[in-house]
Amino acid sequence: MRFYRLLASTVRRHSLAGLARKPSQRHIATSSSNLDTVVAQSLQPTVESLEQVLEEKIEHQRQVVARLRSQHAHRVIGQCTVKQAYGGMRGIVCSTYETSDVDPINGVRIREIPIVDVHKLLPVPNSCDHPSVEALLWLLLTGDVPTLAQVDYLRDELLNRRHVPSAAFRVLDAIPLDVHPMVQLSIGILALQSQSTMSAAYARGVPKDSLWRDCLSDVLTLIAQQPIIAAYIYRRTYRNELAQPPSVDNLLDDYDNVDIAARLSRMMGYSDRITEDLFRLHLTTHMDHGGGSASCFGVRVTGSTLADVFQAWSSGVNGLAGPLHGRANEEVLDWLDNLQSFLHKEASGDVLNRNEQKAIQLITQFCWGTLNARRVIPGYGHTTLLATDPRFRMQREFARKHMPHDDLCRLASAVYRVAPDVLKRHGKVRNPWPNVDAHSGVLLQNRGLTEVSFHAVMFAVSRVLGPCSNLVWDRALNLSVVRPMTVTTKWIQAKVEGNEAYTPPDPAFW
Ligand code: CMX
Repeated sequence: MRFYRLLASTVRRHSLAGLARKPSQRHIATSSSNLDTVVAQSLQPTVESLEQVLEEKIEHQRQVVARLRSQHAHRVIGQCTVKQAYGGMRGIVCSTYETSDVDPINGVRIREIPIVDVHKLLPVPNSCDHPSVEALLWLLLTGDVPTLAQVDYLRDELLNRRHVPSAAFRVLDAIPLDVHPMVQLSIGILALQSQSTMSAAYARGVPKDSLWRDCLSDVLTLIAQQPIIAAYIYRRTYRNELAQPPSVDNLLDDYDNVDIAARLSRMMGYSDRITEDLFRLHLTTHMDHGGGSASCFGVRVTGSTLADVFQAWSSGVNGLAGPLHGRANEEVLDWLDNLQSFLHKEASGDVLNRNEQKAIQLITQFCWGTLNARRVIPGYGHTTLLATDPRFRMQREFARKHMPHDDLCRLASAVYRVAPDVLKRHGKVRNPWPNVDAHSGVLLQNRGLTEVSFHAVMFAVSRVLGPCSNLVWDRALNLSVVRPMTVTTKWIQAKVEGNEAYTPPDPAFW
């Protein structure tokens, strides 16, 4: 069943350079010649498989990388200061990552297309405002905006892989319900590992540079099954529905004719269009953020040892689970909750509505209270961004359209007016602006998803897409085991303060 509608004349196979330059073409989509092109394409009887498409691209990219490695092996592309060595290696150019990078002002760029434009260029399901996960996944893997036929192809491919081994449900059932959902997810992902074709291929002796096909297969299986694991965790943890049929059957067999976002939403028990579109927005904005973020880097490092995709992604999930990363959305809601109680205590009733000036003054006071207690204001600041995260803006637009009177959305907006200024005056923070986590939980909560400890799982269902797509390319380009050199503080002292005992390492060795 074909259920995508055309939003843009650019929903064709384009070169990325052309796409990045002409995002506004979306708005001239209705000319009949463009429509004819797409209709003709969507009627194509067969689509080249994802593996075939990738094969061609990988061959080309291998030649590019081989040339760079042989002709420019010793060209310096980055360096490291003492500040960076102690400061989370921020800003050091030391590795590659194919699927995305981050512009400090315009935010994440998927295959060099800013996230805002990605949402304008990709095909969207009928009657929706946001693209499907399937379309985004095609872009991440291949670098091309997919045709409608390619999106349908990928949707079918994922549907065919959705049968979760029953042992995985048994593993989940053994976990106590008070274990954090992110830990449950990490365990659930590992419980899928028995299906890994990459591990089997390695055991058969498939050479390292040919493992990308099996890696791709594992990635597709993981992406097909993770939403089912996530929905299952949600239902057993918060809805008291245990593993016994019929709930498992429902999770597995319903909703074949919709995209991943709608399926996840319905499996979790939310079947209205706004929630489905919110899930679409959520899943297509949290999916990647350059290779250095903890969730992406974790996947890359673990995967570089030729651990399979399930093991690599479990590492990513554990990195994402930290309160300074993906779990910040949970922290934001707790913080807003405390702020709401504070406002009620200090000025009863809806002070934000009644006396805005007083509300702003109290929010300012609350922000300072947080900082003076040496806590962070969650949802604000970023390791790489220097402006308001465009994903935060996209979420605000969604809120304005679908939930203009929501109290928490209004409170989040009021905080946006106050917190950057307070953080600037505090003087420590490099970037005082909100990141994606400042708003995501507020939207989910409005749709009834009030179980805040689950929100990071929603992040994970999205974040799997980028780093695992990149992992296919790591294998295709036959990248080495990740092993940056580390040094001791004594070593740094010797290097920068001068010391006879210092022996510089010989770069030629590497
Ligand atoms: N509130 C208070 N202090 C903050 C702050 C915030 N929102 N953001 C940064 N700071 C502090 C840092 O803790 C650091 O203090 P120390 O020197 O005492 O360690 C100082 O300001 C400088 O930090 P920075 O260079 O501006 O930021 P970092 O790159 O070190 O950290 C981040 C980035 C995201 C961890 C930090 O901004 C933060 O903790 N924000 C709140 C948590 C959050 O929203 N995380 C989600 C990020 C997005 C994601 O990954 O999902």
